[in-house]
Amino acid sequence: METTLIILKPDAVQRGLSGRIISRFEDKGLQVVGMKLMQISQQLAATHYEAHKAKPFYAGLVKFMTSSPVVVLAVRGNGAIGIARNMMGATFGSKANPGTIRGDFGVSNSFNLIHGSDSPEAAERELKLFFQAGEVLNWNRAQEGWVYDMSGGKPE
Ligand code: IDP
Ligand code: MG
Repeated sequence: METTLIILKPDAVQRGLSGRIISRFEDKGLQVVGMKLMQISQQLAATHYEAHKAKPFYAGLVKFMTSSPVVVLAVRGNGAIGIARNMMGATFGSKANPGTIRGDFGVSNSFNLIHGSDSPEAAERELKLFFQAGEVLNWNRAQEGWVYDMSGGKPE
């Protein structure tokens, strides 16, 4: 099972889309194992986006991400990192396909609603940045046996 970091960005929270976006992950069968509303500090934004420091959009990105509360989620499932990235759609709202979160809910190329870790390494690093020990819960879903075929002893 993989766990990925999802951030519902300030535009998603301000536009009242948090519930609908979280529902998409639940509807898919992914499990929410961590969730909180928080305001991202300058330092946390800088650490999270350090790979983009030299990019022309970096200053605007940090300003945006720290401007208003976000919802951070730890989302778990088989292949959860790739599944979540596909559900998010392309980076720019103007280019993202219909059916994806960015494609269905936005048109902007910088206010693009959602962040998702892009690799297992990124997920591990980012989950540690946003969740303290004990904030990601290993809980048993009652419906687990209907989300995955467990007849072979592992989730299929
Ligand atoms: P991703 O979020 O789809 O992985 P990245 O290329 O990693 O996209 O960029 C990180 C974030 O930086 C994007 O989600 C978006 O908010 C912002 N960003 C990326 N490219 C641009 C741009 O050209 N203009 C404005 N913001 C951008
Ligand atoms: Mg990225």
